[in-house]
Amino acid sequence: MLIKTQKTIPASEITSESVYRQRRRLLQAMLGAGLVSAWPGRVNSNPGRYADVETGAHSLDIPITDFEDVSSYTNYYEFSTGKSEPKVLAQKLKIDPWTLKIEGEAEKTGVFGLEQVLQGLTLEERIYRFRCVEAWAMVVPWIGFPLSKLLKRFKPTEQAKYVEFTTLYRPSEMPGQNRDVLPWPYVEGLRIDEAMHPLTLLAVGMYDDELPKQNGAPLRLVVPWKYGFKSIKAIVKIRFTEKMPQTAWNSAAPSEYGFFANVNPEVSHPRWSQARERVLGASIFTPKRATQMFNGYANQVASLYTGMDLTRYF
Ligand SMILES: Nc1nc2c(c(=O)[nH]1)N[C@H]1C(S)=C(S)[C@@H](COP(=O)(O)O)O[C@H]1N2
Ligand SMILES: [Mo]
Repeated sequence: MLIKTQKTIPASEITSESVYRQRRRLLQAMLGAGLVSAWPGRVNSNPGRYADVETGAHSLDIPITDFEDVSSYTNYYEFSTGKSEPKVLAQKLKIDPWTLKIEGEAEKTGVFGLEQVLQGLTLEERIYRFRCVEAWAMVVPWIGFPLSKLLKRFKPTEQAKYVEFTTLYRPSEMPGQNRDVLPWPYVEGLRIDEAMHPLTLLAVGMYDDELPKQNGAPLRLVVPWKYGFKSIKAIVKIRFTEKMPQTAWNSAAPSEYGFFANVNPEVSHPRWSQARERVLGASIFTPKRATQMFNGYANQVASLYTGMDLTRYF
């Protein structure tokens, strides 16, 4: 029997990617020719700050998600538990000046200004799948650099077995922090080998431009093979530790959110299955897709977990 695996992609999805690509090519040509002063495109208002960053190949099986969807449907509990509110509420967050504190098991520690942190790091565009634990999937062209490049500068010691990340705590600008929905500040963590993996990115932008505040400006983590909650936003502190960090979601609901949080269709969340996912922005008639092991990055990351029982270490 012939199994039809090639699903028809709705025109809306094809358009979002091709519009982005066309715009980018045109913009690059115009920038090269010195023709651009203001870009009237629908995606972002200007030639983005990062419009000239090199793009990697895009060979994923979901088209690039529309910028509008990625920046309008967000999870950011410091502002709201709703998905559309952070887009509005995050705008009053002050992100300049911004400092990053480095602590713990490393030779160099201290407080650094964001410009200082970014100095000498080459930005790249990385088009990654993103998968929320609530079963929506998207593909985002992030602008950032491998986290490892930054971490190595601080010379982590032999005791550095994990890396802990902390979000800004500023209830005057982050109204959600006045409510007990999570233990504040938001904390996440990675094992050091996960943190050093070349796929793990620190993002400063997306879609050729700076990160929208609701997507975690000015600095956020992107770990493409893990559920979205690992990708912590508005990072102000990185700490190298010997012990596994106590993360915000794990403290709030340990049976639901484990430390590893690898995308895994075979391990259900206690209240829902993770076997299928909805593509953000797709038509409501588009069937959900099968979730891929490690969000499709198994070839690159499965070896990090050799011998581990992934139902126990979820
Ligand atoms: N500080 C902070 N980081 C966070 C969150 C949050 O509430 N606060 N939500 C997480 C969750 S659950 C997801 S799915 C992603 C969402 O990223 P996006 O809004 O850019 O899609 O951010 C993650 N990072
Ligand atoms: Mo999430």
